[in-house]
Amino acid sequence: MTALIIVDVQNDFCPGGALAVPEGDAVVPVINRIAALFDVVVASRDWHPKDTAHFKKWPVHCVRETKGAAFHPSLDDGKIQKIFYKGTGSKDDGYSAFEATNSDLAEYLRKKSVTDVYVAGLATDYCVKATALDARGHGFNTFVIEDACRAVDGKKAAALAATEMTKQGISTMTSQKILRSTNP
Ligand code: VGL
Ligand code: ZN
Repeated sequence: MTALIIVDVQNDFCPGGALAVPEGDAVVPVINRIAALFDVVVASRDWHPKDTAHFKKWPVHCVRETKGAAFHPSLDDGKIQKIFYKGTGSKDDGYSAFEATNSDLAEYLRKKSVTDVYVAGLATDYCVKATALDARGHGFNTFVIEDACRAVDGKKAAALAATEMTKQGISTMTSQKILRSTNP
């Protein structure tokens, strides 16, 4: 079984948001196009308290229950079976979706017999990377869909993150490849 993890496609990470990722909103149509091809679709939300050590490193963003923490309005959330909330504590960063505090993502995927995990969303160099590394660490075959991700520090940072992930046994993918292989 395959799963798509949609990481942090939230207003604050898109242009105009508090911690805007360059071209962050460009991932939305790509994700909308491929979501139906996976057996399981889940999403994470960066979901911070107002006061957290995380905001010593970053501008204030994705404060829980705010508009900035909502999904991008064009993200088709109809396929999302469960949302995992992370970064909810006041002391840690919680970059990985596997650090969600409302539910155990690894256990959720295992219960659904998922073997292959595909990661998309924002940002390649932080939460996407941390999520993919954890997925691999939990033993899932792990793929990052490069054109469905953007890095907060731009294209070089995305390339660097991809190299790091590849070294850890994660494969890079494109949405075209996924669309082609499932719809011959
Ligand atoms: C993220 C920086 C701070 C992310 C979250 O979603 O990649 N980046 N908080
Ligand atoms: Zn954050």
